[in-house]
Order: sequence, then structure tokens, then C-alpha cells
Amino acid sequence: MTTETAAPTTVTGRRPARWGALAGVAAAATGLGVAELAAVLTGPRSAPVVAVGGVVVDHVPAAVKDAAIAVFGVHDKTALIVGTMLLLALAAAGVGALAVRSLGYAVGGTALFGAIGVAAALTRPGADAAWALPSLTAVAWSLAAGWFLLRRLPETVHGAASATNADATSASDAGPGAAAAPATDARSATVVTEARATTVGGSASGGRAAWPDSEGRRRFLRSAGLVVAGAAVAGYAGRWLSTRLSVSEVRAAVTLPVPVNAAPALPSGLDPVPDLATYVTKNRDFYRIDTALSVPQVDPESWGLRIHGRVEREITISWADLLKRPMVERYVTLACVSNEVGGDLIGNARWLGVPVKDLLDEAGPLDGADQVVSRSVDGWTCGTPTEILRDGRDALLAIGMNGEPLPVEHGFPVRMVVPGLYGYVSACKWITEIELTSFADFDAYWVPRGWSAKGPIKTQSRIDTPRRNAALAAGAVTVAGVAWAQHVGVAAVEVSVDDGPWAPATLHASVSKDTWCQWTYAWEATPGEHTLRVRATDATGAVQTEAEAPVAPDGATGWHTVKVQVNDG
Ligand SMILES: Nc1nc2c(c(=O)[nH]1)N[C@H]1C(S)=C(S)[C@@H](COP(=O)(O)O)O[C@H]1N2
Ligand SMILES: [Mo]
Repeated sequence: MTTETAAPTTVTGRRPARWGALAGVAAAATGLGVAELAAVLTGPRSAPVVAVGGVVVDHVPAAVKDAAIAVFGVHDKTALIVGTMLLLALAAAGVGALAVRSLGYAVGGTALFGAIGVAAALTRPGADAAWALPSLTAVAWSLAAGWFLLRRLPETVHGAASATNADATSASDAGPGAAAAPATDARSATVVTEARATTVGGSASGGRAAWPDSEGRRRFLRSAGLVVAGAAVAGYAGRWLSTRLSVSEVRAAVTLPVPVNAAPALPSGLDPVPDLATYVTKNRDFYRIDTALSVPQVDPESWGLRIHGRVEREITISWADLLKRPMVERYVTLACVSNEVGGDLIGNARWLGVPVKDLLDEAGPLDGADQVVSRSVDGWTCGTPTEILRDGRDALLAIGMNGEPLPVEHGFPVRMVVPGLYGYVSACKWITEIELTSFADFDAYWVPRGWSAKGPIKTQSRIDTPRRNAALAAGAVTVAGVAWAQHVGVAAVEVSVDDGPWAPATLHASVSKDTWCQWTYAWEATPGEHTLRVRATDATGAVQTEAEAPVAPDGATGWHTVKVQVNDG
């Protein structure tokens, strides 16, 4: 076809940037899709999007993290991944648009993103050199796909003049394009075709059929579609294989030991009304907060816990060792420091585990070791006052949650749970290391990010029903909610209607001062708009503060207030 002489038309030789942008997005997508497959070998955390997302999570300012949790709640991770993908798509479109001018842009852009992916993966905690593989794979595939697509871009054509650049064809043009289309050179075939379509109405010379103008585009779009579809298949296959390699099956095979000291029996009269948070939160309803974009998969057989640092004796414990130790079972209410007044980043579960105190006593903390730093397999850390862990409260190295092995996203196989402290300073999931140090010597994960080093849970109360802006019928209404003052205990809950006097609510029994409790209040609702407000008093007599404080740096305060509309019965 290099011998073809085109009709008198000007082929500008320019290919529109928007087609290049599309090629760029498709090329990036296929790279990331194939990277997911490569990550089956090296672990999901090494995949470029997860690795880069992980770096973003670790370096995002506290205010942004708050905002993300405020806006997206427990879906903040999905939002981050989707956001990252959108940004990446934009960047890839830009690189693709430039690449129609010179392939150098494509090579440079892809190399730059690849380098970011490699750097992110290699610097993730627990990474080894192999973690570069998924990003390198992405670079190779993106470049190949980008090159393939750019070569098939239709060029723009202008008016009638002489054009001879159909001889742009070279032997190498019969590369990847050959398999997908009968023409040996998609691009220059299209050029010639467009010229013909414009000027000579498609009368072919050289025995080759003329491609109508739109055919070239259609062919390009088909190729781009194929590339994107391939990316989706590879991505899904990668994710699917990773899930197959997950520890769910190992977890299902775990038999929990019988506790030497069982949890107290639940009192009667719990869960008095529907729409009120159940006293015990089901595992599947339990809030999840962590920095892990890909849930760590820890096989108990390879799990180990090292207790070290400022101790008399360093201790290493295997899963088998842990199971041999006497276990206790306790209800403990866990709360997140990011829980807003009225929020639901709190739950109550029955945990089975080994008292942390016993382990610390064995290790023998040295003088000055006032901080216990727990470290997760993914490098996350939290710092807990040594004194609190040894004061006799039921701080547990937990393996069971509500009668099941810990769900994988809640820390399987082992996590810490400490009554009275927010999760970010105590509840390390996927725990693998306990280091005795001092607050002066070490800042745990959230501390340099603007959060307080110590995080006792603040007394709070919440109205669960009626909901904000509910429309109610006048008459008897049961107002109900939960209140908590972990490890101190709730002594009273009061309700105020329309800023009227505080009236005592009925406090329902709880198993211990380490859990929240439910309360109800019988209200005679009259027509009109009303404001309901709740406050708790702890066992020391301290009344929950009205002063409003944001979640950062050490937990929100203020009274939960709910406006409702009451209609004539
Ligand atoms: N490894 C690890 N453990 C972690 C976190 C984390 O980011 N990584 N987040 C902590 C925070 S902030 C909270 S509130 C609790 C939440 O525990 P849950 O997800 O089981 O509800 O886990 C804590 N443990
Ligand atoms: Mo948290």
C-alpha cells in the first residue's frame, strides 16, 4: 500500500488530541488492570493504586481525613480509590493528548507514573523488592497499549490538495495492529481512506477497499474498547485470585478455645425498642476504621507477636502459644475518636482473648517504659499508656469477636481491645509487635498527624429514635438511645424537650462499666416542631459537657440534639 497515490487532498498529519486522550485513558486502565494480576504474586498492597493510595492515606492532613470520614463515613476508602482513579484518568488523558504530537510524552508520562507507583510500593511497610513488579508491569503494558492505540488514530483531513504522505507506512506498522484488523497499517490506511472519502467518493485504487471516514474512527474506538475490556478482565481476575488467596478459609477453620472466664450473662430487657442500636453489635454491622486500603491477610500459622523494647525479657509468641494461654471473654464497647456527636463509629462486642496485663508482667516493663506501642503487620502503630494496660482493666489481646474468630477486616488473627480508650490509641488490628518505650521517645501513627497522644473516651450519649427530622404522630413516643462512659460507667441519662428542664430517662442494665448502655424516655408529644436533647452523667457524678468540641485532637463533645415534627394524632 505504500505505492498508493492518494487523491488530491490535504492530510494534515495531525491527529486530534481528544483521541489521544482516549488512548491515554485506555492505556492507563490496561496497565492498572494487568498490575492487579501481577499483584497476585506480590500481595494486594503492592498494586500501584493501593500502594499510592496508602501513601496518600499516610500523608493526608488530619483535617482532610476528618472531612473524608465526615462526608463518606466508613466508605472513605472507596472514595479515595475512586478519587485516585479519576485523577489518574485525567492525567492519562493529558499525557495521551500530548502523545499525538510525540510519543516521547507517552514514554515520559508513563515512566513518571510508573516511578511513583514503584516508589510508593517499595516504601510501604513490609515491602520487599518484588513489590516493584506490579508497577513495572503496568508501565510495560500501558506503553504497549498506548503505542498500539496511537498508531491506529485516524488523522484529520482538510479540503482538496495533493497529499502523498500515505507512504508513512513502514514494515514495523504491521505490528500489534495486524492481529486486530485486516489492514496492515491502520493509521495510514485510514489517512488514505479519509482522503478518498472526501474527494473521490471512495473509489479505491490499488485493489484495496476504501474505508469510509467513520470507519477509521470506529476501528480505533473498537481497539480502545478492547483494550479497556482487557483491562477490566485482568483487574477482576487479579482481584478474584487475590481473594482466593485470602485468609477467609483459614479463618473459617479456626476453632476458638473455651474461655476460663466467660463473659457475664446478658441482662433481660435489652433492646427494648426497634430503631435503637442493639446492645451487642453484630460483626457485620460493626463500624470499621483503619488506614488499610487492602485488608491485611495474615495466616495464623505464620503469625507471631514480639514483645520487646524496654523490658526485662523479650518474648515471642506464636499462634499455637497464644491458644494455649488462658482466655477470658468480655463485652467491651469500642469507639473511634472520629465519631461525631450523634455518630455511629462505635460498637459493642464480646471479645475473647488473653489479658494484655499477663503478657506485660511476663516481659517485665523497665522503669520509664510509660508507653506500649502496638504495631500492625502493615506498619500502623498506636501508643497506649503502660499504666492503663496494667491497672487491672480487661485489656485483651483478642482473637474472638461475638463468638467467631475476628473478622479479617477487624484484625484477624489478633488485635488489641482496651476498655476506655479510643481505638486509635489502643485497638491495634493485625497486631504483630508490642514495644515498650516512652511517650517522650516515640509518636505513634496519628500523633504527628495532629491527634492527641492520649485518648481516653469522652462521656457521650446519643438519640437513636426518633431520627432527625422524623414526622411523628402526637401522643406517646418512646425516645431511645445509647450512652457511654467506658470504664467509668454511666450513672444517669436525662432528656430535655425544647430546652425545658432535664428529665431522667430509664437506664437499661448493661453488663459492666466497660460497655455502653441503652436508655428510653417516655414522651407525650404535642403537635408542632420539637427539639430533643440528651446528656449523660458518669459514675463519678460528672455531667457530660455541653461545650462543643470537634473530633480532633481528642474526641468530640457536646449534647446530641434532634429536631422532630409532630403532627396532630
Ligand atoms: N492496624 C490498624 N489497626 C487499627 C487502625 C488502623 O488504622 N490500623 N485503626 C484504629 C482505629 S482509629 C479504630 S477506631 C479501631 C477500629 O476498629 P474496628 O475497625 O474493628 O471497628 O481500630 C484501630 N486499629
Ligand atoms: Mo478511630
